[in-house]
Amino acid sequence: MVKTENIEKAYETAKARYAELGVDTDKALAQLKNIKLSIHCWQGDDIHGFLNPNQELTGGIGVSGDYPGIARTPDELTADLHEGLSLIPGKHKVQLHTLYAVTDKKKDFNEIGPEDFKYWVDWAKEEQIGLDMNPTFFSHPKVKHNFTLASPEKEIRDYWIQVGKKSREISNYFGQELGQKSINNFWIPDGFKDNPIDKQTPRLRLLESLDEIFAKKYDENNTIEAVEGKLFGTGIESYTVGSHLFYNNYAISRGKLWTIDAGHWHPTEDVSDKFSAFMPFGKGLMLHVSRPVRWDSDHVVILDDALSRITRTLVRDNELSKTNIGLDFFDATIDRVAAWVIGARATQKALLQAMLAPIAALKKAELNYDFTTRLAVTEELKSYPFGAVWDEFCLQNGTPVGTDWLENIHQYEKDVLFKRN
Ligand code: RNT
Ligand code: ZN
Repeated sequence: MVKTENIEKAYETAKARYAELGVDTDKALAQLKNIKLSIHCWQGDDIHGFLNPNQELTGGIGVSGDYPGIARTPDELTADLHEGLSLIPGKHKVQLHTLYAVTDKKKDFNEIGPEDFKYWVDWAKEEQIGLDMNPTFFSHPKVKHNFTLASPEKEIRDYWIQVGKKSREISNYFGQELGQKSINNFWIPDGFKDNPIDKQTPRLRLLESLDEIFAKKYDENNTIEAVEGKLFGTGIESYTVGSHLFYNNYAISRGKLWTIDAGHWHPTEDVSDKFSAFMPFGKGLMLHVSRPVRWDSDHVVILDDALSRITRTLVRDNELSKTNIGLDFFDATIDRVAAWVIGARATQKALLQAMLAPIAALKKAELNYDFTTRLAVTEELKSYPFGAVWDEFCLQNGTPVGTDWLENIHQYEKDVLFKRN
C-alpha cells in the first residue's frame, strides 16, 4: 500500500519544483478533474453485445484472447464498468453501441429505440455519469458484402438508414435524461477487399444516406453526431468508402464532429497534427484513443509518445473544450476491467503531463525564434516529478494510488470474474 504521507510529501516537493518553472500544479489538478473521458463499454465483452451475442464480429475489426470473466449480461457488464470506473479518478462517460440494447423482446437493430436503453440510463443516473452512443453497422446479416449505408441495394441502405435514425433518438434520450450532451459516433465498415472500378458512386450513396439520417433536427445540447473514417479494415484493404477526407469534408459541410481514431491512419502518421488543421473550420472533434501496433490492432492505450503528442496538442492549442476524448481498444488477453483502468489512467496521465508545462513561456520562446529553449525545456520536463502530481490526483479523487488498484482487480477476479465460467 502506498502511504498517504509519502504521497503528500512527494507532492509538496513536486509542486515547488514546477513552481520554479512558473507552473501551478494545483491548477493542473483542477483542470484535469474537469475532463471526462468516454469509456467504451465494448472492452468488457469483446464487442458481443446483447442483441445477437452469438453472431461473429464483422466489419474488419477483431478481438483476440480468452481471459476468463467476460461479461455476458447487462448486469455483469455494468458491474464490471462500475468496478473499472471506481479505479479511474474523476467522473466520466460511457459509450454504448446499438448492440448493447437491453430488451426481453426479440428485436432487430432497426427496431431498437430509446425504450431499449432505459436500463443504461437508470444505471448512468445511479453512477452519475453521461452516456455516448454509436449506431452498430456490423455483426449483422444485413451487412452485405461489407456494405451498409453505401450498399448498391436500396433495401440494404434503407435498413441501415433506419438504424442510424434510431440511434439519434437514443442519443437524444441520453442527453435529455442525463443532462449532458451525448455524442453519437458513426462508423461504417463499407469497402472493398480489392481494387474497385468505381470509387465515386459508393461515396455518393454514403453521402445521401447520411444526409437522410441527419435530416431531422435535434437540440445539439442533447445530441450531436460525429463521423469516423478509416484507412482500411481487415478484408477491406483496398478501398474504404468512409475515408478520412470524405468525413473531414462531411463534418465541415454539415456541422458535425469529426472523429479521429488513433489507429485508423498510416502507422507513421501523427494524428495530433490534424487537430489544428481541422479546428479553424470545424465544430469540434471526437477522439478514439487507441494504440495501433503495426496496424489498427486496438491494443490497450499506454503512456507512449503517440498518446503524449495527442494530449500535448490538445492542451497547448487550447482544444480541450471542443474535443471529446473517447477510448477505443479491445484486448481479451488481459483482465478486461484492468484494460479499461490502464487505458483510462494512461490517458489522464498524458493529459496531466501536458498541462504541467510553462506553455506561455514556451510559446513566447518560439515567437522569438528561440528554438534552443523550446527543445531544452521540453526535454527537461520529461524527467520532472510529474508522477508525484499524478499520485496526488488519485489521492484527491479517492482512487487507489500507484499499483494499489491492482489489488482491487485481484479481489474482483476472486469474488466475481473467475466465478463466471
Ligand atoms: C472500427 C472503429 C469503431 C469501432 C467501435 C467498436 O475500426 O474504430 O470505432 O472500434 O465502433
Ligand atoms: Zn474507433
